Amino acid sequence: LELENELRQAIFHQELVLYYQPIYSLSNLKLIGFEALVRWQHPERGIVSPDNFIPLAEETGLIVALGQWVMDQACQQLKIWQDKLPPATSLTMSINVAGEQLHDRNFLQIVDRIIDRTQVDSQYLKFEITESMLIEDTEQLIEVMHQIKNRQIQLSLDDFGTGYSSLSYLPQFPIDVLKIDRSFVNAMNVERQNLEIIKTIITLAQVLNMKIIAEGIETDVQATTLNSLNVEFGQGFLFSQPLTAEQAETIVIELT
Ligand code: G
Ligand code: G
Ligand code: MN
Ligand code: NA
Repeated sequence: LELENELRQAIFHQELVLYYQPIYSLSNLKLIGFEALVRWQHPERGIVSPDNFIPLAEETGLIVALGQWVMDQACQQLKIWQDKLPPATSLTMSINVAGEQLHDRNFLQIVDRIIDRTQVDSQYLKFEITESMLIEDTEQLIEVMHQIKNRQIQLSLDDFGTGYSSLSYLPQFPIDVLKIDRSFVNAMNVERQNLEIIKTIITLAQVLNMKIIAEGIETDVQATTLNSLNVEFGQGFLFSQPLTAEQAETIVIELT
């Protein structure tokens, strides 16, 4: 309960901060965008990882306010960067959206207000939802997803391969990008079978007309192998850790 109260305070007292992990095109190593990742700068505990407070935020419903703050902050930041870049340069911002947010009946109104207020170009936004969210309230979810798509925002399926969704259900969701979970990328070089699993995911994405981002790329061999398998995009410690806004801006400027 104490942590819950602290987190509630944190949202309103500017203790949350976004880091940005770069995402690259694997074929030419060009920066294509960032994933926004929240951290909590706790006055005594220091930087707290989202793994240690997102689950609590989800349980207590605080995730709705937290998610709204994240979206607002990420859109403000993208707008700042877009304004520094030549008009034709596309730079995307991926934002993790929790199930409780999508099920909140004010969600679309909140999204519209943020886009309106920040004046961000919404076609460069990507909302990341997790595979486990596809199991509940499917019809309502599909409707919200279409409403998101109506706003030109892209949808990514995060942590793919870990969420036990039924593959036969996948085609009904308007998903643009499939993110291969880092556990598969990590296991890739260990056993032949793991490579076959990745290949199967890639084929699935191609059949469904989805682009692919591989997460958790840590070695050259992984990057090269994924590129040779036609995986378009990648992120991971090989390229970069999540960066502060200031650090991220230095690589944004290199695009100009
Ligand atoms: O940033 P890090 O890799 O430590 O993230 C750990 C987990 O927290 C990941 O599963 C990531 O998706 C999740 N996460 C990070 N930022 C956000 C956020 O803004 N909203 C939600 N819902 N999850 C986030
Ligand atoms: O679930 P989601 O994809 O949103 O999680 C992103 C998380 O993955 C963040 O906590 C980020 O710090 C972490 N991450 C990013 N790149 C790597 C990597 O190359 N290796 C590992 N182990 N974690 C990574
Ligand atoms: Mn993610
Ligand atoms: Na993930």
